[in-house]
Amino acid sequence: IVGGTDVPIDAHPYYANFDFSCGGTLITMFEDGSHDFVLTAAHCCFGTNIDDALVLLGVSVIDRVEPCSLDLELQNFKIHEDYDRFDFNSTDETGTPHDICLLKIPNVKQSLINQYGPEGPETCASKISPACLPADHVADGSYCKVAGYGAGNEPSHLLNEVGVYTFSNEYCEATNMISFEPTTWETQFCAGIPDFDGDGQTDGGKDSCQGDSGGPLVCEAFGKPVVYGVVSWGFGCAAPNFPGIYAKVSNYVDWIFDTMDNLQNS
Ligand code: 4AZ
Repeated sequence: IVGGTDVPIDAHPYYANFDFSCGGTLITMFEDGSHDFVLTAAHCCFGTNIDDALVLLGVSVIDRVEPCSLDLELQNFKIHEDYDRFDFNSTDETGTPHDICLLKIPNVKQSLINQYGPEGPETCASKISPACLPADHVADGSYCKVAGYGAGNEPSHLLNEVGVYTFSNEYCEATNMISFEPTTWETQFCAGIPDFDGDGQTDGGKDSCQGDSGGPLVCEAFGKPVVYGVVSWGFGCAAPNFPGIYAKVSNYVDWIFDTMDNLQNS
């Protein structure tokens, strides 16, 4: 996170760290003991070894054990079928659509009870609780927050957040000076700082960055956090005229439900 401020995990209790190199968003906390799920980016799941990958919940300081922190073993994961890994590493202008991956973890409530006793889930509710999935994409120009431990953080081991505004596809194309396939815009969106200083470019200085990938872009709706974006990519970080690019979660809600169903039993 570039240009952000450090915050306790209570500011983003759905924030998950995936194997120390990526972010994620806790999207379920099932009451019936079934597996829970974390949303992250497809490019975070490449090279993942199920046997030694960890998902951390409830931590404000990345390398520390804290009251309510959970170190959970990754049990399975699913990269979106249409994600094209080559796209991510290429320099063409198609973008990287479908940069979405779902992580299967042990039941979070039961893990809190096992580690912190019967009161665990209630005691820890302010530090571990899921974000809502969106019904539709958020309106252009909405003020939202991105959280992560990625590059640019001060101090680097503390969770940081930064406020950004969602951009229309047209505005994003004009600023990034690229043109995406129309279908790409159904699957991703830009967010950054508008041209407040009036120099004809979107303002720099605030952005997600390397290491924030997979983490949440969250906007409040009806007083609740809704995860509208997954940190995906960008041309550098926080440069004027180059807003960050996010996977558009509203496009994937059906996929998320289907994939959770499939992963429950595998
Ligand atoms: C990255 O390399 C990355 N400014 C993530 C986000 C952004 C740029 C790069 C957005 O993971």
